[in-house]
Amino acid sequence: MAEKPNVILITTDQQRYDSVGMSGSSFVKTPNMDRLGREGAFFRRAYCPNTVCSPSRASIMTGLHLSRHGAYNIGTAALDPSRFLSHELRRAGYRTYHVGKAHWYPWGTVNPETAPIGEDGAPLRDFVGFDAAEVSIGHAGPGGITGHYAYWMRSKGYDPAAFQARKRFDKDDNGTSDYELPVSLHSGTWIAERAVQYLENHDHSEPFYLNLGFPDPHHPHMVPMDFKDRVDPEAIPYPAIPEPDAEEDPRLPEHIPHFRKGTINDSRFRGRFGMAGNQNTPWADYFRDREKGKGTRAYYYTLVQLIDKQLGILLDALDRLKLAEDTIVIFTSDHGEMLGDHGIGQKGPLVYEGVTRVPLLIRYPNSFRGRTVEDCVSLVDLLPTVLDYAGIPDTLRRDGISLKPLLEEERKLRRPGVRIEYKEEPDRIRYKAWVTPEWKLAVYLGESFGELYDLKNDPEEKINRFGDPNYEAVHLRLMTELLNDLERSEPVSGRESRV
Ligand SMILES: [Ca+2]
Repeated sequence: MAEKPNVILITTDQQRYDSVGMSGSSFVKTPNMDRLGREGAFFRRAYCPNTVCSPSRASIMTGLHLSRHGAYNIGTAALDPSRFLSHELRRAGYRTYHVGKAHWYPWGTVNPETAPIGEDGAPLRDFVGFDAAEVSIGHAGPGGITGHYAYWMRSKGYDPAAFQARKRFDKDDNGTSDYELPVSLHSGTWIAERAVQYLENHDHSEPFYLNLGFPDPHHPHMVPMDFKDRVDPEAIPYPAIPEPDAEEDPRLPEHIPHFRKGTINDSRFRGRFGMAGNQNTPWADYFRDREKGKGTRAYYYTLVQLIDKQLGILLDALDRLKLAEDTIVIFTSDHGEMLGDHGIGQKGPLVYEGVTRVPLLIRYPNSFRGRTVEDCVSLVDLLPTVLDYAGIPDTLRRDGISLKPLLEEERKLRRPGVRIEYKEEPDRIRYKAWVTPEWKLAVYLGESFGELYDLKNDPEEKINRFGDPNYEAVHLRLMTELLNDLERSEPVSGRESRV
């Protein structure tokens, strides 16, 4: 047994909390995700630190919120990648390897992630704290098969451009399609296969950290035609979509109707760039078309069932190689997906449960078994948890806290909630949100509107209590807790004062 646990951190892209069967969703079958939760810990209330890719992914890797790591939106990078989990573990003697999507850097620029792949398809060396990395950029479709994924496909004798999408619907910004690509050549199959090969070839005299980035179930919702294990569209509960002629609720934040109508980029919130995940799509119209809405939702959840099978390949290999006991396996996603909730699709500067609440499963048989965690936790907690289990002292004050005392001894967390931050552009829409088991508060900086939801009595977040005089006391308490959380991890000088 290695002195330090091995670590496998799996991040999917845009996967909602309710896409895991264990969450209570009977319409989706995820036996392998459920198995991780059953044999380890299943977190009912895990939240992403940000609702788009790069900021959340930088938070996972640094244990810091965007206000400290600096990668505030897609197209930006963390100010100091040397404090990534990969660097910390490698400095402590781990062998480190990455396969799949990373998105810690802007895709359109020269950086470690966009480095050209050699003709021999060799992994990138010394990649952001990883000894080696096999990287892909993009999502499903011929344009999304890039980097080492494209090399792998060619090495099997197939041309990545040969597989087309057959669209199910016209004018579909979710790209709901039947995909000619077979499961055997799917991005997740590549990741699972390369991960297993890494485990088989690893010299186990040193612990390893294997980081896996599945690009699905992010849109386009393209399901391989030979994948038969489909989710029944009729079995999925359908969200209430606001009627087109309904009077607008004056309590709604100003940007929400724009997301429903697809007018956000014509509004005062538009900055230099189009807003992530919203290409002027009138999402409420989209999801009022129930055939299309049901179809795209079923394809989305079907992609999760496909990921589950690929996860099963990895879990079986851990058993076969007798690595399961000594390996911490973490399964999560960078953020969720609205998928029609509140008449909105995809993601953006939103705080609703659909986009902020994510699956989180942690298994480490040497430490704990069969936990269901009700406390609110954040993905910034992953790095401190891993460093704690590995016995690595951390010299940086992270925003996250170790979950080890909670997992091992069921001790309550010394933090009453979790923070979520959003910054579209430095001078455009941005918020700081605070979520507790009972409440969710979102403060939009520089704006008069905000959001306050009573999650216990209004779990669907239908009534915004922000500005309601009856909720002033709870507003003040939540605001104070948020300030406490902001202060707790402020960097301080190593010197004692006035000595
Ligand atoms: Ca993402």
